[in-house]
Amino acid sequence: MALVGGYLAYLFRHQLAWPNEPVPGFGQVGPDQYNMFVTMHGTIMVFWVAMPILLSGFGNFLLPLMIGARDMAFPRLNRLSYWTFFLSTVVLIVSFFVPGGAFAGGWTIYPPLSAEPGYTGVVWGGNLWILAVALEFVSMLMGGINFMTTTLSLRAKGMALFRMPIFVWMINVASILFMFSVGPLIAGAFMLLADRTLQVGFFLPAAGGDPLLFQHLFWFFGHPEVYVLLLPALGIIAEILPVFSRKPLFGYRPIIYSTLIAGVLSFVVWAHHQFISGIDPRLAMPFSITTILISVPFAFSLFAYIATLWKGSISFSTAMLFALGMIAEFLLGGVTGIVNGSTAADIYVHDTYFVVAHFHYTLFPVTFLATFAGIYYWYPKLFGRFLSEFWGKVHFTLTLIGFNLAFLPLFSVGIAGHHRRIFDPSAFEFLHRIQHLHVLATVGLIILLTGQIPFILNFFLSLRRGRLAEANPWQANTLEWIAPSPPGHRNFETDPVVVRGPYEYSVPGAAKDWLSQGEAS
Ligand code: HEM
Ligand SMILES: [Cu+2]
Repeated sequence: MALVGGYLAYLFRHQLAWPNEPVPGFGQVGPDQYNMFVTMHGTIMVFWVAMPILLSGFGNFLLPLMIGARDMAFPRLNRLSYWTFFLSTVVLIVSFFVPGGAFAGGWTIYPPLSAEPGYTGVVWGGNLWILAVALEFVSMLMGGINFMTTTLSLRAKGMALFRMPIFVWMINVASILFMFSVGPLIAGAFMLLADRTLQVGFFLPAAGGDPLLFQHLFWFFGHPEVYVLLLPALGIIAEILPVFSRKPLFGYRPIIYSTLIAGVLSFVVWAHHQFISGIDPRLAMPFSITTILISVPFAFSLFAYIATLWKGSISFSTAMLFALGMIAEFLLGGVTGIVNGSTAADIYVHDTYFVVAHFHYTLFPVTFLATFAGIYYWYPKLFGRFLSEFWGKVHFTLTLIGFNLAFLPLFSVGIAGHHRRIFDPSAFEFLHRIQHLHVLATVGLIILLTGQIPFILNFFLSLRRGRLAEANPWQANTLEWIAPSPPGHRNFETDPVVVRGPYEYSVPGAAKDWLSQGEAS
């Protein structure tokens, strides 16, 4: 699905750089198609790439291993969750091929555009979008229940809650956030479906409904959702930094507490997406304040990560490079978020390319840089072989150059007043002088996409040809490294017993610079 999302980005980025010229390998992109591609790109990247990889993929593999469990608490529920997800993917793909095509009203499916099929000409595409997302949510909810039950009931002997690796904490907090936030959106989606099919008019002004209500329902879910994606990524980084700087994670407990605080705050910031929706300024202000407040715990965590590096003996493996890249790029995303969170500034940049640049500087590091860091780090555990470090570094370099070239110019494009979701920028006289930035961004995307070829080849070729990896090749402490590489059917050969915290590196007086968290019983 990541390739589909990336391919869609290629189609519309080509149109943005060279308006109305045929896209090599595809042909002419029309305005309706443009809207469809942007909508489905956003939908796919958030719901079908970021969530399933970060939560389900890494979570299902690592969580039981890290807490010393033999499997998830409900393996059958897991299988049901997997097949429900598969079905949701089929429904989404099918929606491209029904008459009228896939949904084209933006990934936030705002009414009134989405509530009245006549406005977009997309009838079935919209209904299938709602069905697909509903199925995907059901699948993720089943996964979340499984993560939480497994963590609470299957921890190895000695694995106290405050001895769990940060990644395990993050997956659990993310699951809780998802569970608490998803209800209003599911309600909103059903109301929307009722509007579309039965003309009920919850969100249609002509029928006495209120489109703004949907924005509240959507963003009450939407903001916690960005943390559902962010937290597992931060968890991955927290596992990698100490190993490649041979130092304990700085501020283990404070990171957990600040994550919990941020989790609670994430439920009271949603209206920062609605500053220009006619919201009363007396209401906008408190949301501005909570938004700026929520940056404090995250800033703390990032500082703690950087402090972990301080005076460490750092080795720049590919996993470490991606982890450092993630922190650096995400910082830029976070800092520009403060601009969007301040009402006064947001009124100007809202719905411009500045926002597009901002959220890609958060979501790209979270979705891809953290994922790549995790893949380079845990590949030896998964497959018993190493990925090539040389090609890994080529991959890292091209990814970082491509990504920054694709999105840094968009900040300027946005500040110049360029709105997002515009099919043909050349139609606007005042945008002509920044057209070259669109070209630059598209060249960036092409470098970014090309840069994935070494990764894909490396991934598949190393399955057979990679250097063989022993059980604990990075000399890391957490329990997954006690299990054989790859772990057998029941994970561990004998049940591990946990004797210390997860990050005891370079303990003064110890014989070696790492002390495994567990000992075989
Ligand atoms: C592969 C590199 C990517 C490129 C080049 C790219 C490019 C873009 C561009 C140019 C837009 C705005 C189009 C417009 O407003 O007309 C956009 C929208 C969007 N992108 Fe990306 N993107 C990429 C990756 C991602 C990732 C990783 C995510 C999330 C995990 C993501 C989520 C979104 C969302 C949610 C939208 C808004 C869609 C909408 O307006 O309805 N993108 N992307
Ligand atoms: Cu938000």
